[in-house]
Amino acid sequence: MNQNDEGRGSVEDGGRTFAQAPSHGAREHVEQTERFAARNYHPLPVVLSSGDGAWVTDVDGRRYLDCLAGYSALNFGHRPPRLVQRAHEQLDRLALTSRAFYNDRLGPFAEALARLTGKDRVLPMNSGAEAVETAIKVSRKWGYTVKGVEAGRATVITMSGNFHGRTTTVVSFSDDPVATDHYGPFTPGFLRVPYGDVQAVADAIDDTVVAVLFEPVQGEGGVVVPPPGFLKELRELCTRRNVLMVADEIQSGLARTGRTFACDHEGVVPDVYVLGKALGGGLYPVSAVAADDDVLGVITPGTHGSTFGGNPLAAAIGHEVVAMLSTGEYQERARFLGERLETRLRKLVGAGVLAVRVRGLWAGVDIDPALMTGREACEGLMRRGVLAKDTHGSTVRFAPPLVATEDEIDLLVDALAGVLDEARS
Ligand code: IF1
Repeated sequence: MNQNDEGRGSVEDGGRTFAQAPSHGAREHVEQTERFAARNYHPLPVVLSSGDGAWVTDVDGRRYLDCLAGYSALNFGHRPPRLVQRAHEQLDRLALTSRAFYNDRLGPFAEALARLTGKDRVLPMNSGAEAVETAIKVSRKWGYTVKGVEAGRATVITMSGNFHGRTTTVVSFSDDPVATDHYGPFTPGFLRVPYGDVQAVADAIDDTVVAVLFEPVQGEGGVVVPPPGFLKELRELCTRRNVLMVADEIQSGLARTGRTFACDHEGVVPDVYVLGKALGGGLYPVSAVAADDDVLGVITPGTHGSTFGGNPLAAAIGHEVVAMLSTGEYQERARFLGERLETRLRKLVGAGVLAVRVRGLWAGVDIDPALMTGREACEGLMRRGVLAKDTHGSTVRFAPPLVATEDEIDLLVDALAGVLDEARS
């Protein structure tokens, strides 16, 4: 239940306490953040101060079910005990060495992640965008040195509605003006085709194409699942045309969709996995590119790197995350809870919901824009003790930690139903 302190600035309704407005202390945090931090976000008016499992608590003592989970970086919940313990152990030993020297954590992590992905080796980085940039550089270098593409001519095919990060090169192939306006000039060498359209990819491939970069499920796009067979057909096309299939599984991977990787749903193994978010267990930025030697072998000493990439703390946490994923329990939990979520969300279609898309424990819900915006829906959910994030107009994404319970999934849907009922009354 949503525990409130003295009930300040809240109302009771149906036994639940709704936060109406932040306290003075919360408002001070908001004002200080707005005064001194760049305004690159428009956060909900809630100031979080602690987290545990699927729940977070704000500075006023109110609790919220976290249904964003750090955009799937918190697949294992807030402060997962096993990972916090591993992080503390490593923090008390060695956190950073640079790759100028070996450390005793990178090898075990690299081997474990290579085995999880079924690839020969991994290149560790920190943020997701860095891993995407790395995958682009590796694909280009493979194109020139292995495939034989003319120097400086490499192109990468990307998809409409893509989101792969915020660096200048990565936004160069975005079709979202909010992500690209006033950031040019952009990096050349990218084509964009309609998401899910294998024929459009086939038509775009020429001798300069080195890779197809795609999300197996588009998160920012609003949990957009490609047409059945898309992944398998894309795999066959890339093999036939000697083009690298580069799967950005930063958000869709690591059990979120009910499988270790979203590509697993069609039994497809890409040439390159791009990983991040939950690889750091919700504690630390950990990302990586995984591929076989014929691809990652193009990277030779000094030709790519990162100050923090592969540091002992990141490697220790990442290794524990891989161990947690190796049993399949989180993948099964995402499937089980996702089925419950989907069944209940679909009952809201026609009652303020236009469409629902679900893959594992990851849902995109299109709210009727005539009823409210996605932001307004999220503000209503917040008042009911549920945190979620809108995207593109009136879509709300739900991605609770995979450690959520059935009751918490029910609480999520009941809160959304309450918001819709209130708006329709
Ligand atoms: C923001 C979106 C989600 C990603 C995929 C690479 C990255 C991301 C598939 C880059 C990151 C984050 C970034 C964050 C919000 C969030 C997001 F809304 F921006 F699009 F999840 F959908 N590939 N996604 O989803 O990873 O460099 O951030 O570690 O920028 O506001 P990163």
